[in-house]
Amino acid sequence: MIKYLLTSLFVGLFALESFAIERDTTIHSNGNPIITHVFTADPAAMVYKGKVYLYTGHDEAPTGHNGYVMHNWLCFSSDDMVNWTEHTPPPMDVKTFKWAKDDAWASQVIERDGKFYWYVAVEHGTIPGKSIGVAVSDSPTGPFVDARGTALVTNDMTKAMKHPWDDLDPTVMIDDDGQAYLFWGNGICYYAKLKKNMTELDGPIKTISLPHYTEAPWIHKRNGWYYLSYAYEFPEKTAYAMSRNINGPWIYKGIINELAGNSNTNHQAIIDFKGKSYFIYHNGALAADAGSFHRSVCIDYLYYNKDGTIKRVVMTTEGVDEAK
Ligand code: FUB
Repeated sequence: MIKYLLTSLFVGLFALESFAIERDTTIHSNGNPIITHVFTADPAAMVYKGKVYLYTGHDEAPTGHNGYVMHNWLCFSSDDMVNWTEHTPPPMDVKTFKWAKDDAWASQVIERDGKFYWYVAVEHGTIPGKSIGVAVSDSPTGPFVDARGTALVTNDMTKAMKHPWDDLDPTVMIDDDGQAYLFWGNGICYYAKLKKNMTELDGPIKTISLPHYTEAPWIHKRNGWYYLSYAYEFPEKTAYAMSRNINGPWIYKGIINELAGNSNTNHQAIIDFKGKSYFIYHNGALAADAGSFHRSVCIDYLYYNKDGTIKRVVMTTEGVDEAK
């Protein structure tokens, strides 16, 4: 009997332990928002070896709380944009950056030479204001470690805006010639070259003037055009500009997404996957109240015109079909 009880206890403890370290939960999304068991915000997506990796912020404000409470970032992957694997535990926490205080805000991951670089906005611990850090991993799902031990961009490095939260929302791109660029900013869009190591700026920080620019830049390239989409006004719509050169001039092309329901932010990512283009954003659809601080990621199709301009996004309840 004692032997039986001890065996049961051991099996029970083993099951509990397995549950605690359980990885890779599968989610079948049922339209928009695509993830419903947890609040997800500020999406960034990367296509790597036939899969989409979706990195999001994580809204954890108590119900009714009017303000962001965000301490870690989440990661999901999919072969078809509908069936998602949640990589748990969350692959990165704001504590990864010892110099940071809190606020795991918007981020983006990019691959270079088999390493994955995760650029994030966080509140700096000693230099007042938002700052940008970069973590690195050998795998898109982590574990990630601080790549520098210090911030890549701090508020005292940028002077174009007086408010201390102008250094947020990083977006990265590696151009066809191998040169990498970092864009970011609230109130103004900053950009700078990155060294090949992806962890140091390579030259001066420049600014781009865009109509009604608020934040959330996303840089992508397609058929020889550079696209710079961004949050427009506040509450936010999404607008974009196009250029033949990453250094501009940028030609403003208009709004691509309207206000996202029940959220004053919109925060887009744009990717191509298996022959289709996708607009990934967040809204406040799952929130009982304070939707701007309880956001959820949604995915709809993005369509280009023949001349490369972008058609306005239709936000839907149904979302997208399985990509084949
Ligand atoms: O998630 C915090 C902030 O909200 C982000 O930095 C902005 O882009 C907005 O989505």
